[in-house]
Amino acid sequence: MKTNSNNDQLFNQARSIIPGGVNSPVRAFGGVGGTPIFMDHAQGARLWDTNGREYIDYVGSWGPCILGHAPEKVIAAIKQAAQRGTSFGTATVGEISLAQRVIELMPNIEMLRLVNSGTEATMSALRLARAFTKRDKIIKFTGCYHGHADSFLVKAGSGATTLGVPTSPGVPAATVADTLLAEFNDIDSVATLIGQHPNQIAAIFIEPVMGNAGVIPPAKEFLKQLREITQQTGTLLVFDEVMTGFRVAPGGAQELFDIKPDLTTLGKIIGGGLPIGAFGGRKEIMNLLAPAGPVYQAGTLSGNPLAVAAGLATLNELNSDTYKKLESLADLLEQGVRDNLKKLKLLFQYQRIGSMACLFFTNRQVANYNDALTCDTEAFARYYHNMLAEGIYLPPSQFEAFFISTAHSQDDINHTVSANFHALQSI
Ligand code: KE4
Repeated sequence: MKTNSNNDQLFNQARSIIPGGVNSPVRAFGGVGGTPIFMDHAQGARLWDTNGREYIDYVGSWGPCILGHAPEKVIAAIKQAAQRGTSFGTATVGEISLAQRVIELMPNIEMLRLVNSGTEATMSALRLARAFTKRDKIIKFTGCYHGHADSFLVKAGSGATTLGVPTSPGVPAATVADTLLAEFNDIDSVATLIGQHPNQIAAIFIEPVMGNAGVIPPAKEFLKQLREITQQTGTLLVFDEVMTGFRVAPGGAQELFDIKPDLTTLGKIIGGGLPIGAFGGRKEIMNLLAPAGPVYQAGTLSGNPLAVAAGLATLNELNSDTYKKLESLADLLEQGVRDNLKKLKLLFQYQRIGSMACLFFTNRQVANYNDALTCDTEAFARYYHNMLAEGIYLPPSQFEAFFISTAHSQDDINHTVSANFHALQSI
């Protein structure tokens, strides 16, 4: 495997003072081997590493960069905001504007609270759901990832699965006891848990499209059945749309699948690449939050003017043409990869919703976490490095989604399809 001396030196330096050399585990190439690449700058659909090597980027900062890197209007908005101060710790007009824009795009959200990450959003939504229902237990789905708050680090996807630790040490047994596990696309597994714990389940958390075990779409009736069973049992339905929000449709998965969750958590795109998260939903639930109500939740940098400016500039660029362009690019890539698989007589599974997709190295259709775990991660790792050698930067894990942005061109896609053929040929 070709190593890059500059990278190796940087990684050794980083590892001596940063655990694992990274500030988020999935970046460390644990799932694919080799040395993580230190990137220096980005523009549009491109990344450049510290040696000046150029890549077509399909990570997009793990989802936020739906307009590509450093889009002109977003950078201008950040610059303008920065000149007026970076953080006041006060109420600001921008926070109203961002909340209004989110509610415009996701009318099922009546009120919104801004936080600083997806993890903070889901952690806070959990506390709120428990307070509103006066119940303690939650249901999550194996392989779903809702950030790293204790209650969710049970059979979690994303980096937790990549590194083989889906249930993290350090999470108290009592916490784990309150987190019940169901199987994605299996409504009976949900009904069984609800039957075993009548009137004890505060909320069901779900990624409406799984994006942290690769991309796993919901089966046709699944989300509707989930809405029905939660309504019947006074359990809140929480859509974790940190990844799907504004990604799979302007109004996220709740628009795409026409389901009204009680609470929604957001992140990534809503900050246009700056640190942000949000959660929102029905007024009667959200008004329990301090200072309107007794449920405490706070944050020094919540509603930060720069993150708000970047988020607003990003959301203001999202219109029907955006999604038409994303769909046509994503479809072009899908058709190209499917043609390659056919030519090479490979039965791998390509799964996609909108501009988030995944190539699973398994012959089995992937409808849940266990299906995803049948993937040949060694073959994926070889493929990954072959694609890297062709100048294509993918998420360094089989258990992640990759993303297309409006900055990708047809030429980029055609180059990626040809790289995909060569990379698959020699795994
Ligand atoms: P953050 O705390 O990383 O902002 O958001 C956590 C989160 C919550 N919910 C969903 C559905 C998510 O996908 C995420 C974060 N996604 C991962 C990528 N699979 C972030 C990348 C990383 O951990 O470095």
